[in-house]
This record gives sequence, structure tokens and C-alpha cells, in this order.
Amino acid sequence: MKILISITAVLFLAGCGNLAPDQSPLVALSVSPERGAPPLDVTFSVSTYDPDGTVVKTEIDFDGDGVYDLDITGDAAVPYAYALADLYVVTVRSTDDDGLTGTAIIEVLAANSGDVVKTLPFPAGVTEIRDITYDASTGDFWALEIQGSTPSIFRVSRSTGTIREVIPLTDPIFSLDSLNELALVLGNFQMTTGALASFLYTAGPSGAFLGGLPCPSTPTGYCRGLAWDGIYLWSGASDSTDISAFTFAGTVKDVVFAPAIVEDVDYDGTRGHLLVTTEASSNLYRIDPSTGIVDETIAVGALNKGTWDGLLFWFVDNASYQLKGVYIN
Ligand SMILES: [Ca+2]
Ligand SMILES: [Ca+2]
Ligand SMILES: [Ca+2]
Repeated sequence: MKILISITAVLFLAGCGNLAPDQSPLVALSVSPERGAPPLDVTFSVSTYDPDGTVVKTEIDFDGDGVYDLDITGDAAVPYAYALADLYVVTVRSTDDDGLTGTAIIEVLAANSGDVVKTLPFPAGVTEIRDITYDASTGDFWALEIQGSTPSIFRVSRSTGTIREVIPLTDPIFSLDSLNELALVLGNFQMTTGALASFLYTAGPSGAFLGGLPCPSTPTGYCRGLAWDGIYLWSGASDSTDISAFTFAGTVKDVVFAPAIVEDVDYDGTRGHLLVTTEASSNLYRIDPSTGIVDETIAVGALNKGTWDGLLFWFVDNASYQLKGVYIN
């Protein structure tokens, strides 16, 4: 269970006597269960404490709209029911006898496998995103964009969809082929090209071209999808249902088979599984790379390139100019 505790008080050392400033209340918040199918009954556990006074008010916003929905008296177990599928941000705020506040925030996910629970609009001016990849170090996405013949990679906020950073791919080699897939690998960007050359390209953090190699997952076609499992790159093929694991030297180490020609491949590091979309269906497949078995088939609807963020599978919807986060149980 995730417990978030906010500490907004400023603590002066003992001995400062009455020079110590007023201290804010502390709030501890947990929820059980954190996720499940709607209608979802949960119980929040709230506990508050004011180091130098008393907590006079505690209130809870169940749905993240900024409006507090309920006043709580003292420490409490608060039941609540979420009827609709969504990713809810819950805030508890306590106020002390000096009028200072402390807050704690927690997320509750009410969803069935396959539900789109979050959408983000494309940033202004962006009309096509080729692929996105999640960056756990920042909690943001990297997106590959082509405007005319000028490709760029940009970092976009997972919470708002706004652009935080743009990396132009100015080396002429990037404009020669159709860049398609994007993966973040050890601080560099790994991309595949389209039908022309079937290469994998590497760009450094500044966008400089660092090298390339022929797509190892197919001798005659091109790479479809690209994922990094911490040791190997995984990619599908345009001319078979193979999904191959290979090294940067191009040595294929393993092959599993998708249900159809692959659209995209990503890696769920929590379960150690591949997440695969295909051209032929609107399903998302969870494949165990050690056995090649499809462990789960999730009907999602229109799918395209995407990425896994540890909770949701996000895919690019170039028809509606949105990034869509799908819950997978
Ligand atoms: Ca206080
Ligand atoms: Ca509310
Ligand atoms: Ca992808």
C-alpha cells in the first residue's frame, strides 16, 4: 500500500525557543484498494497531527476537481465509491489553529482492463506523432515527430501534455528515411527507419547521429516496434510475425512470435513481459518473452504506436490528436 505523507512544516532546532515559526499540520493518507474495476469501493485512512497546536479542520477532495467534498472529524477511515472508470487524484488537506495547511495526495484507479482512463491533447502545432516512449527518470514521455522533412524528438509532460524540451534531429541522415519507432536506451534515442533502409539509428541526447545498424529482426523487411528490456532490444518484423531480441551488434538472441504482424512492441519491466500491438487487430497482447506464450489479450480498440509507463499503456491516436492511456490489469 502506498502511503504519502506531506511535511510542509519548517522545523527549527530545539533551543530556539519561541523564535520557532508556526508549524503546519502533517497529513498521512493511504487507500485500499488502490485500483480495481468500477464500481470501486475504497476506504481512505486519514491521520493528521499538528506539532505545535491542534488540527481544526480536515477535508477531502475525492475526484481531483479542486473542490473539497467532505469534512472529516479527527483521524478517520473514510469509505467512498467510484462509479466511473478514471484515474482519480485524491487530496486531503488539514488546517490547524493558526490557519496553516498540510496536504497529502494519492491516486485511485477505477478501471477495467482495456479502459482508456486518461487522454492528453497533442501539444499545439503537432499533427503527427510517430511513437512515444516513457522516461522513468523524469516521468515524462519522449515523442518522435516529423513536420515535413524535419524530424525532432520532444519531451512532453505526462500530466498535461505540454512540451518541456525539443531536440531537433538536424543531421541530414535523419531526413533521408522515415523515422518510425522510438526507444530510450541508456540515455540515447534509438529509432527505426521506414521501408527504405530498414536500419536502426541512434541519436545522442543532443540529437546528434551516433550510428546505425541493419534491422536484425528481418533480413528482407524492416523493423516494426522497438523496446528495450535492459539487456536487449526487441523488435518485430514487417514480413513475418517474429519479435526478435538482439544486441547492439545486431546479434539475435531470441525470437518469439506475435499473433500477427507487429505494429509496436514495448516492455513491461514490472512483469517482465512484452506488450505488443499488431496491424491486424485492435488488441494489446501481453507476451511472456521466456515462453513466447500470449498471457493476456486486451481488447482496446484502435491502437497505434505506444509505450508502457508502469500503470498505463499509452498509445498515439493521430486521428484525434491525442495520447491515450489504457489501463491493463
Ligand atoms: Ca501548527
Ligand atoms: Ca471534489
Ligand atoms: Ca513504441
